[in-house]
Amino acid sequence: METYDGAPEPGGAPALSDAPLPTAEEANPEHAAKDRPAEDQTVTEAAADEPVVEQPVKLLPVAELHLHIEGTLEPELIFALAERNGIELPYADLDELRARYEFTDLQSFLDLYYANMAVLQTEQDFADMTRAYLERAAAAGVRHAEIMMDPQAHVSRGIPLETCVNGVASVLANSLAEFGVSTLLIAAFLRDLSEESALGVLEQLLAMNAPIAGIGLDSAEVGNPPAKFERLFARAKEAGLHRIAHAGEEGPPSYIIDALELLDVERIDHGIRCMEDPDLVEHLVAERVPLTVCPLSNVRLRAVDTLAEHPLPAMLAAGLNVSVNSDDPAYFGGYVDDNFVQLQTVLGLSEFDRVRLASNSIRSSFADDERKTELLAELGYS
Ligand code: ES4
Ligand code: ZN
Repeated sequence: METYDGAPEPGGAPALSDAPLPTAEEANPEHAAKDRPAEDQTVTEAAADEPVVEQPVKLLPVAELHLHIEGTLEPELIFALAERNGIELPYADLDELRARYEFTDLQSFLDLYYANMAVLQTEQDFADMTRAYLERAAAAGVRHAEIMMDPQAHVSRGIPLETCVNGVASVLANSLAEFGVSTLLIAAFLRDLSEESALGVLEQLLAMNAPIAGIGLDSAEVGNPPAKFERLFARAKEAGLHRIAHAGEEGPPSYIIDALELLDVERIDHGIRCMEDPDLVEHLVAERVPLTVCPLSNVRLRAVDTLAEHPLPAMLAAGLNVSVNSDDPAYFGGYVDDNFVQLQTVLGLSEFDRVRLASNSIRSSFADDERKTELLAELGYS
């Protein structure tokens, strides 16, 4: 297959975990068209009174590492599931629901996110939501996805654990054949609930042999530090599970340090506030700790004022192992491809940086080495 000129290690696969970042010569702007996973997008870039300039944006094969499946519930699907399940929504129509998508902070989003989950009642509902995400993700260039779900948010409203897990997992089991997307499932725990609650659900998941690859930690960050969940993460490690945690989204840099030291996490979700602590940045760079950054999410939840002020370019320049992810795409204005398009148009992110973000995502995933090698080869590393 066609690859970037001067691919990093001619004749051999790149090292998968500690691989150095590509040098400028290693990234060739001519991405092989035939290897693109889906149709390229066109960006429309123009101020109100200027002629429209169409710029082609190349879809790169990426791994999506930070995605809440419940955050993929699009307004149309919320209404369709409500109708199917005879649930009365507190919104008269789509416009009234969409009018609620003006968030002031993380909590203002979480309130709507949890409320809308009421429409998820049956295994079929969870399966339909998952299938809709995979279809859209495949069109965005996603070739591997590590998907979080929030079991406690369903169990707490009377939905059996088996219903939500089996509904999502039944679709993930065929995702590669059906959508060309390899997938892993991650059970995320709500940090505003007790550790006892999380431990109880984790034990149930283990007892039912749920097909989970790891655990995560999400929901309201400030006031719920990593130290609250040391036993949960120790139990997950003992059970052979991968471990990730949201940290440094709204919470301080010390939460990132604590997630690494106390919870022994392998990746940090968000992590943008690390930029306030130069010693921490140095450590994250030295250890190549993956940070799963979600630019559109950060803007919508007011973690940053505008995309133009997002720290991603500075994070790349610092040598951090960052990737681009969509978080809750139905709520934050777009999927992975939308994030890349906006990064290119608003921040002027170069093709070199976009390739680096894509290779970071693949290398930082929990996919097996064979899958990583395959996806890196699609990106031009052979
Ligand atoms: C989340 Cl953006 C974000 N942060 C923390 N927890 C979450 N759960 C779903 N989306
Ligand atoms: Zn998240």
